[in-house]
Amino acid sequence: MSEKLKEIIRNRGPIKKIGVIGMGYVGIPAAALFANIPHIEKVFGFQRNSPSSGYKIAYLNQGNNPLKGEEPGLDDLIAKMVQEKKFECTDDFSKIVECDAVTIAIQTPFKDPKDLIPDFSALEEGIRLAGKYITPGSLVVLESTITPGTTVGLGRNLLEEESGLVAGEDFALAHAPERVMVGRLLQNIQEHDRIVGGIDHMSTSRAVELYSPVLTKGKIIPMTATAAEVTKTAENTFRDLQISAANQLALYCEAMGINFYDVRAGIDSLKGDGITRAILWPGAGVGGHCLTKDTYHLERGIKITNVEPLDYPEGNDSLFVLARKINDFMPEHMFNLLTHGFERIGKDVKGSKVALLGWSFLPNTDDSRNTPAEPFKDRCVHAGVDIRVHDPWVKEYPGISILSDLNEVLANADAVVIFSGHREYCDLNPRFISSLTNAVHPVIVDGRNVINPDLFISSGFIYKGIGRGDKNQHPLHE
Ligand code: SAJ
Repeated sequence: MSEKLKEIIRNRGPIKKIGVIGMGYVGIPAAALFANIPHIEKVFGFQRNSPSSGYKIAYLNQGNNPLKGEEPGLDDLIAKMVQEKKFECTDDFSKIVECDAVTIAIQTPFKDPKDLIPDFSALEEGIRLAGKYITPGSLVVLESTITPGTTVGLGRNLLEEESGLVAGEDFALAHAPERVMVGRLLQNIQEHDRIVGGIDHMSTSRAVELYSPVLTKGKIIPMTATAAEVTKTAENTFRDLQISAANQLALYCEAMGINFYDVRAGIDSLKGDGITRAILWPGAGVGGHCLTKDTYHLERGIKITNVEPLDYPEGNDSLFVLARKINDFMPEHMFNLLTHGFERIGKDVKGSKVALLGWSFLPNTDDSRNTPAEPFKDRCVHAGVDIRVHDPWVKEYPGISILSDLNEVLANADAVVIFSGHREYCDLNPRFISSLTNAVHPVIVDGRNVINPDLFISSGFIYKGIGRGDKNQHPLHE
């Protein structure tokens, strides 16, 4: 532990003023909760006065919450913290000079989903701005999801370059990844365990001092900064892996003519004394901005952070990358199920009319980031399909019109393909759909296990469902 840093921090005293850089869905609730800590005197929310987000500065300072969607408790907390003058939003980054601790919560999107290279430019700018104004004894914490090795590498280098100070000697540096989900931001920050990883023990303990007062049910889990970066990226990588295992088993069950859901129930029944089988659910694909990206952060991390050569079976994809490929194959599999459905009646997919139900990547939400419906739509267009998209939650999406009128989307369709498990699709009426499609044997492909196969098969539909090997070769009903 650096005695110098320990002495500087001891002389500086407890954390009283905090800066949060990045007024987004991670920074805003974090700033409000920091401000609500009794012994914290002031929290500054730092926001660039950019054309797209500059409006948040005045909006927040009027006590308003710029985040869309329901966030229980957040509106009142922001209003209260502004009213009590404990929180202030500003684009004047020089106020960081007053702060004992600065957290940076700036997103790291991918420039182009195809190239899987994260865009760190906004984060780098935020780190440089922090570096410009930190003082001896400051604590800097990176909260963004970052490639393992970034805190001790890029983060440390930029902060030292801008401040002229030395990390671990003059200021403390840590990574404390966010684990929030929209709709439960405050609850997640207070109740999830908080991973806190410093570049050294002093940095870790200063970061523990920062986050402990915010936690209600959650506990602090201290570790090194790089371990914290791997924890965050790996926890999503593992979820993606679990989903891919369910998807691969579903593909096996289809090929073997059995019902995946019977097998799943059987596997899941094995419980008790230390036995675990976290079998998840197969589906039309994996979307969102977490699981589709974090594996590649982890994979990049092993390339920039390894302290010795990785020992791994030669010539094989990493299990995690293979999991990504299986999950990204599912929209293609949905297209294959559609094509096989048409083959049952000797119909060519080219020139067919397809109703795609569900554009968002999760049920009953309008969130369509990296939706698996998009590669399916692209595959259909490439094959000459006339595709129309319905989603009762998603209003718009670049480059495609999304209709809210189900009848219009179903009219004269040769096939119906379900991509989101919206509640609106859980009680679709076969006869009603049949009357709209005007097809003798419409095809229906269920990507989220939301319809009853027998209901549709007995109404003359050609049914195809993910994991439903027991139904996918059913006899045709006139
Ligand atoms: N999916 C499946 N099968 C499953 C579960 C999900 O195909 O069994 C698909 C969903 O349809 C969706 C995608 O995977 O397209 C992602 O679903 P998700 O439930 O993982 O939702 P995300 O992407 O919002 O993940 C977030 C993550 N939270 C954070 O990063 C803070 C993740 O760590 C959480 O586990 C997840 O929420 C959650 O459990 O809600």
